[in-house]
Amino acid sequence: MFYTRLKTIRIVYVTAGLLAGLFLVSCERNKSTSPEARQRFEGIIPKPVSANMTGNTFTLTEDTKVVTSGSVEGVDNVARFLIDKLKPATGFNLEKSSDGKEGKNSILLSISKDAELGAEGYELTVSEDQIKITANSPVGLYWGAQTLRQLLPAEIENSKSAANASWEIATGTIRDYPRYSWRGSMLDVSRHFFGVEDVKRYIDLISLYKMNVLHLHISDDQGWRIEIKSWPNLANIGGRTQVGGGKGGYYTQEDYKEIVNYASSRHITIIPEIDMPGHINAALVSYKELNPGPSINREPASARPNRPVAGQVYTGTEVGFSTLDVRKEVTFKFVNDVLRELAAITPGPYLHIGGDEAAVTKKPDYIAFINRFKDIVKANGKRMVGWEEIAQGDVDSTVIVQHWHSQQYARMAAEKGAKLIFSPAQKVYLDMQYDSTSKLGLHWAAYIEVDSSYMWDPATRVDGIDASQILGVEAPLWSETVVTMDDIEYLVFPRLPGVAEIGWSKSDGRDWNEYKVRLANQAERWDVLDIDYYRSPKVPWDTSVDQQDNKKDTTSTASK
Ligand code: TNX
Repeated sequence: MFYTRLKTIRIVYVTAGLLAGLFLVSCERNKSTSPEARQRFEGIIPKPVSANMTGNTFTLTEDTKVVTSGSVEGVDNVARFLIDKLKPATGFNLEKSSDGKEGKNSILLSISKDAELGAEGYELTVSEDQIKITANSPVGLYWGAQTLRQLLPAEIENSKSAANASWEIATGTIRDYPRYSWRGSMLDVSRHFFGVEDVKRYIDLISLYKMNVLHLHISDDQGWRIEIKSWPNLANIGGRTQVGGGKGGYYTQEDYKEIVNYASSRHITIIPEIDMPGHINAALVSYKELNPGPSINREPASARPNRPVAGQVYTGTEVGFSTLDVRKEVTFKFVNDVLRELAAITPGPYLHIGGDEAAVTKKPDYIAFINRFKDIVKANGKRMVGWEEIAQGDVDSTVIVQHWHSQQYARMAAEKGAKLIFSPAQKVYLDMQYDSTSKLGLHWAAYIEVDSSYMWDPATRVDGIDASQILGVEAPLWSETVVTMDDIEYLVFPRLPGVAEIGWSKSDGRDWNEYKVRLANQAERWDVLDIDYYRSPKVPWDTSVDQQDNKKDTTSTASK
């Protein structure tokens, strides 16, 4: 009797223990989404097409496997990218498997057929024990991987040492694809030179926000920045200085290839720009024979003593004083050689020929130039891109016109059937000051605060342009006042993520008041990435979950 009771008690205890254990296990598996993980899921930039949470948590551990399926080239690279990105902060050396088995605790990358997702879209599904990214192409998987980074705590961006964090991701499904195929930024490496490592960092920063184009402005009055083997003085002499008289520099063709390869591993196309027929002084300094002949009316230096003289080294910031000469055959030998060498080391389909502010080129000469550039670019198997002034030439549907200032030129380009990219100076010139107190930048177009650079739409910016002709957006950073990587970061952040969102996300429902909270939430990521951003008073920076819980004052106006 006594024995039976004891046995019963023991059974009760054991059962209770088992049940409690089971309960704990299931709690662990069904851990509800933390406020922080929820905030990250809702805070992705650019905003996804749809994002629905299911309330639980996936936790990345050292046993999580990255699994690929299918044999499409490039999928493995995305797996590698993800493993490499997650390693420093987590300290985990995640195992990679290509057997396509959807095991527990895995991140599965697989190619699917899903017409709605298009060339670059992806679907990301997070459940308690698995993450699955599917896309039609490796580039879609790559954007899915970038979204995954934003779903993890900001400490994931620590590339130097393991961080103390619980790697939790909210469960749910994100379906996402871009509005425009051209989402870019331009870096002016001519006015001030930036080396390969800086360009790589820039590539990583724009890639985080799913930009896929980097336009490099590699020649201008102040400096020529690319080795051209058939015209060696261009780099050797033309690359010797920069604005303010510093030492300048240039990329060897090997350096350039390294940039192109790095960009391509981040699914970014490099578009090199040789600015012609104006903005060409560095070439005129390098080769005397390129200077215009007597048929070009040049005002005597004495007429405007402070005006730069074409053909002499120039380290100031004035524009529109130099030109090539359309009547000299050597001009076209030069253009042919430069574009041929550049095309050979540029895998992307575009060459940018500049074409802006050719103030001392006569109009008929200018048009003749553009038409010949177009043929030369075509003969090298590329498509011509140029600033909006090229609309005056015979531009057709193969040509891409970059709108920066004049609505008239944008419409002219559209009427001729050209494609357009939008870089309105008053909105997305990243070299414009935020306000009159900004420590860097110019303001000839406008002062551009973060809200203003976000509040515009390419489809309605210029009347009379059919949506089908708009390829996308590009935010240029001219570097007259920009000397260091910190300077770059100060002007680019926090404006660039907004331009990326304009290029990626649909326009209906896009709203500054909603966006500014997501933007503020990115700041802790920028801190970990050591980005020297501008703390705009327009952005409610203190929106972290902790801060909200403590009901702290949310006005922060400090400027870095
Ligand atoms: C205009 S916009 C330029 C550049 C200057 C920039 C400074 C355009 C196509 N040309 O040469 O660097 O303004 O904001």
